Amino acid sequence: MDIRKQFIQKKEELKGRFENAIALGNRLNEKYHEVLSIHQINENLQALQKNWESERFEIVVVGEFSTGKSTFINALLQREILPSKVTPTTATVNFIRHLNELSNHTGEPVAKVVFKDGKEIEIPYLELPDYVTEMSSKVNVSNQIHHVDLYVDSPYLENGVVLVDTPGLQALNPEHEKITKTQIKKSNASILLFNMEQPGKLTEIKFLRDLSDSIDRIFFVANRLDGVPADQVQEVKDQLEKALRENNYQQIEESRAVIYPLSALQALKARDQDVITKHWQDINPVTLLQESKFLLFEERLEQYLFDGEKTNDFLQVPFTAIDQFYSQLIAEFEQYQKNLENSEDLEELKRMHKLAKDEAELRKMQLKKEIIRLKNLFNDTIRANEKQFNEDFDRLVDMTKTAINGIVTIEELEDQVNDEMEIFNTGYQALFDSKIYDLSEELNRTMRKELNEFDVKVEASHQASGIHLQVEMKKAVGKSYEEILQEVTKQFEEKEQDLKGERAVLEKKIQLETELRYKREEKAMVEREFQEDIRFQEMLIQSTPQMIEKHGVIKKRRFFFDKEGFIQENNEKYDQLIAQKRELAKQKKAVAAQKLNEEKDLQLSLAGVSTAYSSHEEIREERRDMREQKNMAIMQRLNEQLNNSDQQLNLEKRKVIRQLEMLLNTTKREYREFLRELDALKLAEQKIEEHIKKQDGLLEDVVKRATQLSEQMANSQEARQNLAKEIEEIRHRIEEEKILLMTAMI
Ligand SMILES: Nc1nc2c(ncn2[C@@H]2O[C@H](COP(=O)(O)OP(=O)(O)OP(=O)(O)O)[C@@H](O)[C@H]2O)c(=O)[nH]1
Ligand SMILES: [Mg+2]
Repeated sequence: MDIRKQFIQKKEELKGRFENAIALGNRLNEKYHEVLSIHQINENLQALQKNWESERFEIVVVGEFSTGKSTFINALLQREILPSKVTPTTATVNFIRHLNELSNHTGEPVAKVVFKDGKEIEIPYLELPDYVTEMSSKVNVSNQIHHVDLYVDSPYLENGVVLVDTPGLQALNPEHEKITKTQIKKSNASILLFNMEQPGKLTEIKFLRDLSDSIDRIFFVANRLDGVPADQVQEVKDQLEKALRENNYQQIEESRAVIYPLSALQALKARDQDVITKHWQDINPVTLLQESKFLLFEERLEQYLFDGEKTNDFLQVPFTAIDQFYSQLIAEFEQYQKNLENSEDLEELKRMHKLAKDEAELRKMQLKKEIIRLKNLFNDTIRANEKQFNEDFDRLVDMTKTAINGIVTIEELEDQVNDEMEIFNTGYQALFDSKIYDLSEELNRTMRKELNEFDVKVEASHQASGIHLQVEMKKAVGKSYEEILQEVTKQFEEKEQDLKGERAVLEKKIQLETELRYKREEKAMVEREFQEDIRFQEMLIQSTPQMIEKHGVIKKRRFFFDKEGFIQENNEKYDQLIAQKRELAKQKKAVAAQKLNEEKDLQLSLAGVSTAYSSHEEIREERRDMREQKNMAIMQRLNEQLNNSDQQLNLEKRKVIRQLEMLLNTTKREYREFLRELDALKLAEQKIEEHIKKQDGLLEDVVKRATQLSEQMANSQEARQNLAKEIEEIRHRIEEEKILLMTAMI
């Protein structure tokens, strides 16, 4: 705060000077208002003073959401004034001002909400979260609210300091982005807050793109130091600084590409013990504040705000203004003198000399800024062109890929890849040419606005090299249905043959079995007959006379008398019959024996015939199974072939696309390199250099004029000695004041 105290002291002192000068002006006006127009000069100085006193020191804090912007501001205020949460919180732009800016207040913080439709309402501090955060259930904060002015009683905000809290960059809606950027352009200092725990992302640097004019007033702070292990802090800091130096969006002077690592939360906790944090409950606040490294940056900021270049300019304003005021007074009096004495226009010369000197200084400053701005503008144009090229190129590539992916057969692929490449190459050449033409147009359009004589023609000095894909495809040897049928048939041939053999065997077996059956029947029949005969014989042999008679083998004779009796006599026929029967029986026995032999033979041959099948049905079933298998085999082969060709097509497509992608990467690079080496661009840069030189020339002219004037002034010294006494005295007095002013200034 020492720096700020010194500043306040200086400001008070300068205020006194203003008042003295105005008092002098008023006195002179009273005395000379009839002959001189001092009144107007006086009023001008008063207006200037008022303006000067109401100067604000605005500090804007920006960054991605949750980087700790609100916490950082709270740490500066030493109190948890703004809501802060783990989730995206701040949804509107908040100006935090000193309560004293309100003409009547009760000492309690007050917030004024300004809606986009112009409506304004005053709300109690406790309702603040409902108007500034994403979580509000009352209003759609980011859509309805333009900004919020929050008035609090904080020493940090004294002397015109205003803090501006903004929503996370990602969440910025166009209107808030506009306010934020305007504010940055107007502000004395801006702070771009990074998250030290995520040093890789750095999307926020993009935001600097159109802030060329303010880049010198932006500080880069990396928050959440507490989350980075001590031995990695330097590394992360280096990494962030390198990213700043080498960023593609905005040229940053090397001495300004500095990162301040700190922990806003530790600082806040150290300064406001009511804040609840997960850690650090027992750490001594002094130690915690030291650990947070917050003071380091805070002091740097204080120094910048209250002892920096801009502040020095600010503190210079009264000197210059009063000096000018005195000069104007003197001029008035000298004019008066001149009128009186008709003397040389010395003061006019002096004034012109001073003007010329001032102009030279101003031009020098402007020139420095302009160089950076022009270069940025120039680079932006080229980058935009490259971006556009890349986008269009990607579209072209996508179209080609889609075409290749849409191909359905390998023959078509082979045929069409080169065709597609030809279409692609033509498109690419056209794109190349048209982008180069655009670049020429765009450069001339943007740069000519700045430099009248800017006129370059960008020409492609070479043809786009085009892309040639060598597509070689191994065709899968596809087989026809007949070939497959033949192969599969062959595969099943042996089995089929086997089955045929089995069938023949089975037939033989069945035949033998039938024969055997017949044989058995014949044998049985013969045996039955034989048995019959045997029985008959036995029957005959054992038969009773009645039986014998019955069968007529015995003759019946009636004896004499009436007595009935029988005479047995041998019946020839009977004997013959017996003999015949015996013979027959013998034969039959022989036949039966033969049949038995035949049966045995048959049985023997049957035993030699062996097959796994017991019926035709079984064989048929087996054959049906085999056919099914065969059909399945054919189907499988056909399917395999189909899959193979599908797979091959996809494989080839992938190969082609991979090849294409490899080539395309080179192609994009080609355009980039082409841009870098473009003669016309060098020419354009040369134009900028020329422009700068010309400006330098103008500057020299101005300096020369100033020198000449000062010589003329010296020549007019003599005339000056004839000035009237009274005027001389007054002038003297004013001069004295001026001298005092000058000494104070040093
Ligand atoms: N560990 C740690 N946490 C911090 C630090 N600074 C802020 N936080 C925490 O990070 C979260 C987000 O902090 P905020 O201050 O709301 O961040 P913000 O940038 O304002 O967020 P938005 O308003 O949403 O864009 C809160 O939980 C804070 O407590 C810090 O230095 N260290
Ligand atoms: Mg916030």
